[in-house]
Amino acid sequence: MKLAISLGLVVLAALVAAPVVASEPASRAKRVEATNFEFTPKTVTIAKGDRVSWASTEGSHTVTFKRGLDEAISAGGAPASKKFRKVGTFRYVCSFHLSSAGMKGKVIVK
Ligand SMILES: [Cu+2]
Repeated sequence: MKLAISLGLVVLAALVAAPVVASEPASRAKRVEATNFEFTPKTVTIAKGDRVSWASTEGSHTVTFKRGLDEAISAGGAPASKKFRKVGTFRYVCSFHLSSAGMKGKVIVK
């Protein structure tokens, strides 16, 4: 009986602690998923100084801005990431699939 109560307390403690841990780092970084053949979400809105990361969950793609970041990402590989220091709308494309599939996205920095 004592053991059952102890286990119950451990489970309860884990349930109470979990949401606190999960909510901390998410606020300053947005994640975009690349699949065949789109970025999801297609448009992300962030605050100045925030970071966006792109990870492929299907196939190989690029995250290509007119200026700055131009990086290839593949399923299972490392994500690309960029910090936005200026306010504005920044469009990017996947250079592999822009002409064939219109694969592109947008970051709005407020
Ligand atoms: Cu692509």
